[in-house]
Amino acid sequence: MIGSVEKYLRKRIRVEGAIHLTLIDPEEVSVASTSSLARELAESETAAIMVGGSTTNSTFHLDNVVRTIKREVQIPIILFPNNVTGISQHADAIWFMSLLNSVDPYFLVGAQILGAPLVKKYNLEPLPLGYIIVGEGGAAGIVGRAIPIPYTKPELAITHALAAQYLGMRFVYLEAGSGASQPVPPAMIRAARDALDIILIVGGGIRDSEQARTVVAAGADIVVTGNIIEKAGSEREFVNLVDAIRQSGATKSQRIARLQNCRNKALSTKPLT
Ligand code: 1GP
Repeated sequence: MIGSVEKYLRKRIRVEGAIHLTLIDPEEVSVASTSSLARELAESETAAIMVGGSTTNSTFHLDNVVRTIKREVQIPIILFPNNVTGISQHADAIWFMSLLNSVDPYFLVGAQILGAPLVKKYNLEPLPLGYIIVGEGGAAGIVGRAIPIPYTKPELAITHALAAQYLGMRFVYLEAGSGASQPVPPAMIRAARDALDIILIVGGGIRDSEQARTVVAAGADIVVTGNIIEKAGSEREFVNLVDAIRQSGATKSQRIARLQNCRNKALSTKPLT
């Protein structure tokens, strides 16, 4: 069943063309600093806040970070767990994710089996997600024991992404790894977009508005950034980046609307046979 957070994300994607999500790694922030950061994010156009990281190990600290953010923002807080220790009862939803190119069954389905009862108990909304590590893969690739898909092999990203869709997942995430030197290349995003009907998330190494624009133009529905907000002095770039996603998203929406119009006209003038 589709819950309220997913409905909200879908609506914003439908209206805006593409949306931005901010990732906060609890290991990188103190509870005190989270408060002002969350207040700033509430003022921005970011659509939701993801909380998690490859090395999250203190559920106590995670709980405090999520609670602090919750006090400051109205937008949803979505957990991005690396393990069962990444589950907090104070969030709204959780990426219920399987790392599709892991060689370790634990990251494919083991952690999910252990975590599912907590998701139920805490009444978190599960968002079913196929997580695919590409390129350098970063810490997520190492921790998750993934065989990253090289940027030169978009066809392999498609096979993984299609498997996610056919397994009933409603989101696919192409992850270059936090701090990747190059974001997921447009050719790989375009190939996935063309093959998929489900929501496409792209993240890792996106650090300026130009890169964000390219990612949206290639077909991402959701763009995730993490590092940029944690870096001192990057405030202007963050605001520009979120604006760039809104502008590119609007262009995308207009293109879709034009195409729908043309198709509707063409169908309505089709001669009766
Ligand atoms: C990592 O895709 C996210 O999981 C965000 O990456 O920190 O490089 O923005 P960055």
